[in-house]
Amino acid sequence: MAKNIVEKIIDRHLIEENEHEIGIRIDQTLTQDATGTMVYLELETIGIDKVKTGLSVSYVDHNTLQCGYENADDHLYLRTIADKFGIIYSRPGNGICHQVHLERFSSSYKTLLGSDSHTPTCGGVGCLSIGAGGIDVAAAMAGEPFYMPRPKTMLIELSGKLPPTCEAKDIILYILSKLTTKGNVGFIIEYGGDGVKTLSVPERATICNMGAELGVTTSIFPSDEVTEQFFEAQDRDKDFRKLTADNGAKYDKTLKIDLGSMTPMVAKPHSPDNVVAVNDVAETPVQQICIGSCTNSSLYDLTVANSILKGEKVPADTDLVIAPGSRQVLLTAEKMGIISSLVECGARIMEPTCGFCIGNGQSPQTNSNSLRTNNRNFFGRSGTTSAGVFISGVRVAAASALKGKITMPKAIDEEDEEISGSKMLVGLKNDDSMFIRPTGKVDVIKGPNIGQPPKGMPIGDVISGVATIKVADKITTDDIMPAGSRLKYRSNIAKYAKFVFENLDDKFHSRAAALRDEGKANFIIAGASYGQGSSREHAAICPAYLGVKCVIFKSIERIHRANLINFGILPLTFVDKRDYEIIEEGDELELHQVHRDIKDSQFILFNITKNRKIRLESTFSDREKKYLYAGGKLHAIGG
Ligand code: MIC
Ligand code: SF4
Repeated sequence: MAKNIVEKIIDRHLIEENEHEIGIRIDQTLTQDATGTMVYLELETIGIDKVKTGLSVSYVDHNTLQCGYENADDHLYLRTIADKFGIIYSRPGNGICHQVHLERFSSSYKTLLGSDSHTPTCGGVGCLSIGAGGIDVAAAMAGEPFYMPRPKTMLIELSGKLPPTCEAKDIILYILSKLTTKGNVGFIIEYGGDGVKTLSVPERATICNMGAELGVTTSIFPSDEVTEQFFEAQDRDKDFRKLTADNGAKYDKTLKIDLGSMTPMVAKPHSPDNVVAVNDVAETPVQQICIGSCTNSSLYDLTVANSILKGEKVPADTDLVIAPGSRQVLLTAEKMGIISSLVECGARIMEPTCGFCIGNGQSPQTNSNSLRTNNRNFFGRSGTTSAGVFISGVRVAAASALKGKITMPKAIDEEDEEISGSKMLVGLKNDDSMFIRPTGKVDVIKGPNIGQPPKGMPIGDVISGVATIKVADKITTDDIMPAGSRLKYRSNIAKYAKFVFENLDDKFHSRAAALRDEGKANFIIAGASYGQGSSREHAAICPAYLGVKCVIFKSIERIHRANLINFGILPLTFVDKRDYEIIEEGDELELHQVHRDIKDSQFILFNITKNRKIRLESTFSDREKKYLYAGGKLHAIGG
């Protein structure tokens, strides 16, 4: 039978399958520091000697500002625990996990699970790379399969070639304008068609990276001659395997895109799917431009930026920030003279980390606009709630930096030696000395900010409490669990829990904690697409710590649903979405016979305050039921 790429990789890795889900073997894992400390604390609780995966890498790229001792202590713990478990440690300064993994470890035909939602970046080389909650990644390192519903596949067929004013980012922004951030749960996107060969691996990676914003499980490109050339440039020929879909392979959906018809795009505040053509917002003043993040920080991206900026000066009222994606990019760009040229132009060069993307530095001015090449412009994520963040590709960002307004880019000469060379990664400067290989001889060190993963409580048969908060559609994990200046508390749940829903309702924490202490359950009532964005399991762990027992929504995103179940919180959907209107904040709510209802997938919610019954539903696999009954995955798998 003709197979598509996704089916080929899944077949090769399938361990089990039942009516609800499949379990696949994971070849590689990655973690980053902001989710990683919890992952390794969980792995310690699970209690294994060495990881069972072929390759596991622990990156430090999110929390590198080190204001206070917390981040440095986390780094020390991550380095020492990696040594114990047989994990490669990528030191701070080595680069952003997705960019570095793509360069140094990605491999076609393999599976990669990462505790970060942009793990699909490695789909650019034909690797099935999936983002997940930390405990799912810990379990994979302990040798457990990764479970998901059998994915549906969507073919995005690319034809033609991009015009010289456009780049890969415009393709994915266009796709976001069509498919939006909602309603794509359960799909894997496979790219195909003649247009694929016109895109380099870093460009393919940009497109796969922002599949996370669509809410799909992952995105993947074929592995072809372009991929082979990428691996050769990286001195890793052995990691290449050709991988294409068979003729006649089937897909659940197809979308066709003529690359020649693309035009430069921008996502307006506050959602990556709020996409318009640059012309529609041209001349909008922007006080800050940031180029970088795991979406657009390759050597090619920096070379393109430099080709627009070199010899020019950034105006006095505009701030230009550039963060290369990895040490490899930084070293090579420096050798090519690109870094000094950018500095001369007035750019501020940051270390190769997430930085501005996660609001960890570079928060914009009050009431200003910031134009960024990263993937998310959620409300408040930049650290300035009054600022509007726009998202674009590098061409638009660089052209706009010279004018201080959103500007249509000029055509780039793709034949130019420097541009085409950077696209093909000619003259890469490779230096793996910032990876520390495990020896098994180092003592594990934990500073005072590093706590324990909280113990969950088995789900009760009656859940009785209050609708502590009611939120709207498209609530992101940044809304639930802010990052930025709060990131440094990731290893300290009691402290971090004080900031749950901080930007939406800064009294939530004290209300929820008081109800919990009275023995009442907290309910969260939400609209559609609840839990968009990051894989951060803290958006489940911290609410669980505050006594949240149940989240009721119109619809929910994949990783967040898994995280809630993993930490013993019951995720339930309205059967009739209009019933969302019947519940108000402060209403007293009750679920009875919860254990029976979990088996039957049907629930009745009693709204005592309004004297109404509301029908809810949710189907759980046997594995998920086990986690809920045990009070979370950690208990269920032996921690
Ligand atoms: C993000 O982009 O929001 C993050 C920070 O990389 C997260 C992970 C996290 O919250 O630590 C992600 O995308 O999963
Ligand atoms: Fe880092 Fe931003 Fe990428 Fe998340 S999206 S991994 S914060 S660069």
